[in-house]
Amino acid sequence: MSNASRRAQQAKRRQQRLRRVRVVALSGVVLVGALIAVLVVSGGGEDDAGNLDGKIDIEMFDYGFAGDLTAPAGPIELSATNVGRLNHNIGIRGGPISQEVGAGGRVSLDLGEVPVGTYELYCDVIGHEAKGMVATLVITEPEPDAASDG
Ligand SMILES: [Cu+2]
Repeated sequence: MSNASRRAQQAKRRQQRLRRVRVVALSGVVLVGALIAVLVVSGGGEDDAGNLDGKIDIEMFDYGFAGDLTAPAGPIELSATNVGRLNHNIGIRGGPISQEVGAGGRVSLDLGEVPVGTYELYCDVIGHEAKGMVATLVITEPEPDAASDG
């Protein structure tokens, strides 16, 4: 074999190796990209939709409320868990209010049919609202495909 053809073969082999490295790197990037896309889509979807079944889980702490306080218009039920150390309750301004519950306890509050709008949730244990136990409940238009005539 001549030196020239040996050199040509080596060059070809080098090119093939380079191409392989590029393909591996590219598929890695595609995989990571797909993973991020899946994470973004699933996470974002939940945020946009809110509590589609009308059941809203809320945590009551000293002093505040935590949770996804959004749902489409319709029957709404709050389920509030006291993760604080003090007694708390939860009510909707101008509407019903739950019993007071101690640390670790849970109360449900059926709000009935709630139309589109923003509402105020609060704890009426003396002094708690002033310390931050007030939150905004956002009731949105129902999803078009979830609505039905009748
Ligand atoms: Cu409270």
